[in-house]
Amino acid sequence: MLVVYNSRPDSEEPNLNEALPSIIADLSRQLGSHGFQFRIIKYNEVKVLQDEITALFTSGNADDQIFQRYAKNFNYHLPSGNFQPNSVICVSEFSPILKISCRWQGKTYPVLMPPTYIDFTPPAHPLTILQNVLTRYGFSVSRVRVPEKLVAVRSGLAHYGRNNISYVPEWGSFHRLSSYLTDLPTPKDTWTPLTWMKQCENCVACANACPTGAIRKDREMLDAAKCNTFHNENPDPFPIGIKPTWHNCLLGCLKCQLICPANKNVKEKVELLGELSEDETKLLLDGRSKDEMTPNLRALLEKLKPWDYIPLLSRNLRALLPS
Ligand code: B12
Ligand code: SF4
Ligand code: SF4
Repeated sequence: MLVVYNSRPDSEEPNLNEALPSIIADLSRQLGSHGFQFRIIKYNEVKVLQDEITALFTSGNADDQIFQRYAKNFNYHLPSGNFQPNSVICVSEFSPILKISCRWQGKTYPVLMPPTYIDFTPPAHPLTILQNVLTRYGFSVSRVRVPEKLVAVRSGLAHYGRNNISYVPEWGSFHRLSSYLTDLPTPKDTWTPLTWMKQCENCVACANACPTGAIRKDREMLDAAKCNTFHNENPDPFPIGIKPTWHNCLLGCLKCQLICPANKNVKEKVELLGELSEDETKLLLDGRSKDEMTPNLRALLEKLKPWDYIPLLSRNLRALLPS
């Protein structure tokens, strides 16, 4: 039987409480059948995280450059007048390492990237699934840009690694997070303390492997402005002190994830994004315009949107291939 709650006056709360387990079970089935893991956290708790993060940046404990370029874009609200949020659904999807195979100077080079640089492939987008399920019960849902790792860890979905990346069972750190506001009430309290995952207790492999010193042994938080990713996602020239040889990916960096024992079983699963011939590799290295590129190269750049800024990719590729 389908239970529909188009309006939910207080008197109907007991019915809603009874129906909640079956709504959650439906969500689990639908998200699970598309390979997603998820948790639900109270909206009020996410608002607490907003205050925590704001305090981190205003107190100077987190780098202002990170705030200006990324964290100021967090958005914990809905455009007014939509619905009254009760909870945030945090979703994780397995996302393998990405590889572009580049032919260059007679050899083939695997050019890698962490999984975050390509988007979900519809129709398996979590938002579509959430909308399909929740609107059937009279609830609303909307994408929200929160600090994803913190929400995932606080909701019990993930654990932090010492490298500051979040880990989920089975997929290690190779997963993509996204969060959704909804008026669905939270079925139970999921607030979880911040701890490293168990494997980190006697391990510092990521800190030792990090070429830039961004993973510090004297504090938990990443020294984010040192991270390779911070520099190779930025079109400005690499600052002096950031050695081009530290780069190992077309975008981002994989050193602290590839060394991690918690990723042992998943790091071999690599998705081939495309193959570039010697001429195509040269076109990208030379930073030629899209009009001058082959359809194959243009199709590859299309997959990388919005990271398809050619001068940036060209500079990063030059740091990876022999000149
Ligand atoms: C800004 C940003 C960056 C910045 C700064 C990262 C940072 N750690 O500060 C830069 C450019 C350096 C970066 C790099 C990378 N990023 Co990034 N990044 C983001 C972004 C846009 C916002 C993150 C942020 O500013 N959070 C605020 C900070 C303060 O929170 P936090 O980093 O979680 O810090 C918390 C911990 O330190 C914790 N903490 C504090 N004390 C203690 C104590 C203990 C014991 C514990 C356990 C924890 C703990 O509390 C802090 C907050 O209070 C998110 C997307 C999003 N919407 O969340 C992606 C995101 C976090 N990035 C991601 C990834 C994958 C990466 C890279 C691997 C490169 C890439 N793009 O693929 C590298 C990894 C670097 C690393 N080792 O962390 C993924 C992470 C997925 C996952 N599996 O967890 C995200 C979620 C994007 C996504 N949707 O998939 N990133
Ligand atoms: S390399 Fe070791 S310390 Fe670092 S995240 Fe993985 S298990 Fe934790
Ligand atoms: S992504 Fe690279 S530079 Fe950044 S913390 Fe990890 S190993 Fe260090």
